[in-house]
Amino acid sequence: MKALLIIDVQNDFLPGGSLAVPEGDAVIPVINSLQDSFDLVVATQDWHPKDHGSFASNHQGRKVYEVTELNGLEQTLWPDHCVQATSGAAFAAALRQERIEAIFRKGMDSDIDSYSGFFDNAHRKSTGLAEYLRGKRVEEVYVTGLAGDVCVYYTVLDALGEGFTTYLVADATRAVNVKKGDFDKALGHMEDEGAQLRNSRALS
Ligand code: VGL
Ligand code: ZN
Repeated sequence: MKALLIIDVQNDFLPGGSLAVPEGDAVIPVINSLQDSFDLVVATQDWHPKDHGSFASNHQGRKVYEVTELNGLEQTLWPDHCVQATSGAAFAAALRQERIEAIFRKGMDSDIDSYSGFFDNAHRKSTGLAEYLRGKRVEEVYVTGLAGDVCVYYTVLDALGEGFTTYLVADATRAVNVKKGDFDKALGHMEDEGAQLRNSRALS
């Protein structure tokens, strides 16, 4: 079984959103047209409480995009984003949602961030995604969505770690590149770890 994973295609990550990914909206038509080529479509949603420790606004004297420590882990401080039940946290209106069979939410614990769709950043708690996919007899996952150098990147690494044959759909992601070159570095690392790059044209 092949699953399409749609990572965090939410309003706050689109142009005009609070943590906008450049050209983030360009992934939507690509992901929409891919969905019918898959046995299973699953989505993740970044879903933070207002007091989340990844928000610069919750750290006195700290600025957005600074790196600090959060409970012993390195933490980039982000603008407030994807606050639970706000419009910024909603899926992009243009994203086809009728084929999404399950939604895995992450980042609900204020004390730890959760980039990957599979685990929190300390790898302490599973979201249940790996178990769900195995229960559906999925062996191959195709990862799409936002952001290519943050949540997509960590999802790809964890998918490999969980033993899935893992593809990154290159034209179905865009990166934030807080630092210039972040996505190129992430790409190199994903490939080194065994991820395979595919273009959507080769898939549908
Ligand atoms: C993400 C930064 C903070 C993402 C989520 O979905 O890539 N990036 N939270
Ligand atoms: Zn987040």
